[in-house]
Amino acid sequence: MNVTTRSESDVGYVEIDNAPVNAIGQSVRQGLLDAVHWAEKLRLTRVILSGKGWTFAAGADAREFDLAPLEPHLPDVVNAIDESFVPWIAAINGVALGGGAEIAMACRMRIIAPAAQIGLPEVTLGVIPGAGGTQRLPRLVGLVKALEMISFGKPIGAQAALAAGLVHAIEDDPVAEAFMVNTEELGCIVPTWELPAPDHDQSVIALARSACARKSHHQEAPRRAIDAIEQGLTLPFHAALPVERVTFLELKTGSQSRALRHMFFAERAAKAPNWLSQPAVQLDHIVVVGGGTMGTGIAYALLHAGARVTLIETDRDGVTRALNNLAQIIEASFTRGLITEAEAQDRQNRFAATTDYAQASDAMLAIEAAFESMEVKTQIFTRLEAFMPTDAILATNTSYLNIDEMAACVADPSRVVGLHFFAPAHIMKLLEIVRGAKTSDQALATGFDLAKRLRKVPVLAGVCDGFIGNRILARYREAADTVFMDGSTPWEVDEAMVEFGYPMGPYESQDLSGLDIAHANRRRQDATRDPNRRYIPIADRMIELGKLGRKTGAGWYRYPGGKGKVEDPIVADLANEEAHFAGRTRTDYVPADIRNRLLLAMINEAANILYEAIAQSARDIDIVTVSGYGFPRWRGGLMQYADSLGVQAIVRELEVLAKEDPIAWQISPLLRACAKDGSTLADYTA
Ligand code: T1G
Repeated sequence: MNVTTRSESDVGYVEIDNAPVNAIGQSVRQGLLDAVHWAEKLRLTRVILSGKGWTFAAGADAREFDLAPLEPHLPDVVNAIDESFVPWIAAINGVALGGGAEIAMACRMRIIAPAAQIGLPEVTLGVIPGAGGTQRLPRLVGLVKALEMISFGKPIGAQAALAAGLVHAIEDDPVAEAFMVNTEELGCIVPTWELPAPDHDQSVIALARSACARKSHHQEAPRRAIDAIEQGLTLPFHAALPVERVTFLELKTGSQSRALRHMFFAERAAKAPNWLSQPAVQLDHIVVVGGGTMGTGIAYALLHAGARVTLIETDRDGVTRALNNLAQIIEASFTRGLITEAEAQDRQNRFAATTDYAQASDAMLAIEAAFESMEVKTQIFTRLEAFMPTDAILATNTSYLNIDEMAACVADPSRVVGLHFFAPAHIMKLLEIVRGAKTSDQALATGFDLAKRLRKVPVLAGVCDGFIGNRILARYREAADTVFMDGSTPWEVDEAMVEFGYPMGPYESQDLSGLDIAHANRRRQDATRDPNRRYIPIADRMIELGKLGRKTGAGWYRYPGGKGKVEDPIVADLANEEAHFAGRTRTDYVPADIRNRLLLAMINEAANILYEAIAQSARDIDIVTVSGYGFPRWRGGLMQYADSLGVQAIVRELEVLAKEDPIAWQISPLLRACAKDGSTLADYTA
């Protein structure tokens, strides 16, 4: 049993012991229910509940969601605690999330440790609290706070919990303090279930619904959580619980919860491959070359993880720019309350910027984040090689360039690995670890170890143009430009993809990053492009017109006064002109056609990436598309979405498109294989 009990005179101590995070599986639920009966049998005067290790309880065991619910069900356990004549005190020693928070709320009193957090993040897994959380939280913190905490799913810290009335005290040793609580004081606390529900304030509910619609427009769980809270305001407590439970059970078998749990576990499975034969290099001093946005973002991420960082620039101006860029990031983190003043100073103290490569002499890792030019990057590697230890790892942050070509410029190419960060590098979780033909297991292990230290999600990628994410993006944009050329406008394309769940469409997104990046890649590919593959020239026309995106005040959209985007008829007319020159008749695509074409283009490209072993699994492609490119998380990533459509159906649709353009729509062999044997993309391993 993953629950231990002991008593000292008339006080009971119950501890949840289910490593690694005290997830509340069947044995924990049974242990807690047995503990209620044990305490009542001994007629104890209080039970002090805590969690072993660094968590109180991380919530229901999400691995049980796809199984038939096993008794005792969590609501029954939570109610037994709340209704017992023996009062329980939750000594919240660590995170109390989901069912863990629901158990704590059923206790008469809650004492929390200063660093602990408490919350109901169920909507992030596509469900709602299913063990009384939608009914107990409003009774403890009021309607406004409860609606916010449950519909956004964001845990709160000890101070906020005390201020909200969710906990009674903050103590360094919650268990010891729970023992000291005055028995009479404890006896006067009304059981949570007997507290009155807040008034049914329609205006508060309406505000919560509009906030929810703005933030999670496509997701069902946040909206349904508000429904459950609202219904509980006008029902007796025990009549409201079944309403909540029915909704929870319905949502947990739904596609959005399956998708969100798929992403949750996919991100946690993103670890170093078990076949690596060498350990990571121990890192203390790390060098970053290039003090632009990416370089300083990477430098800050390294500082935030405790490393000492030397940033190398080409000249004094570059050094000054790097120092200013980093100071801005540190200032922003401090202003937002993410770090204290002392932590800000500590980061500054561990940072140096210089033009002197000799400063790299004791570093075991250098990450170049310089201009996307093979010549520039190989020069940097050559200079690093001259000053760094011979077994130091040389990493490149290149988005597209061939790292095998880069590795050839050093004596030992096994030291070279790609570490592709995503802007802003100190915020975005995704890290593509690119394995060159000669990259050593030690270099790879060092990359994965660094990802863990930076709390990033690492994905192993092979060498090809754009690795995983940018290769899919390039195909996505080509399909978008084709739809634009053949009938739609950029805004119709963007609207169609936003309706699918993207935060913004491909055109607005490219205006943010700049049209010149894709233009440079198209020019780089001129020499090797298939001359028979249809080429869409509209984006080149945009460069000729100086429309590079937000940074020039206009791209696919205009941004008068640097403010919001405005549709630009000149851009729409470019398609008419180019279609005329190409002798093409344009088609009026409906949004579903647009979505279908762009998604099928990405799915087909991703299937080739998997088939060519550039990505190790469909799950890794899901991580890349969600964490790096805005694919809706509640759809589970591109491959999870493809499997939800069914590979046979995808192949049938691609066969229709292939009649239109057999080169652009050449069907991936992997899709044909899966369609033939009835397997899924998730089943496939490289
Ligand atoms: N169920 C099962 N496994 C879990 C789990 C969970 N709830 N939470 C974590 N794990 C595993 C995780 O897969 C990993 O496994 C290991 O624990 C360490 O996790 C009825 C229905 C607690 C803040 O949403 O937020 O309660 O890879 O790498 O970064 O109303 O885990 O080692 O094999 O994330 O230190 C609500 C989810 C559930 C909390 C720790 N609870 N977990 O973060 O470690 S629904 C949640 C987290 C619910 C009730 C409803 C985090 C963490 P492995 P980790 P971490």
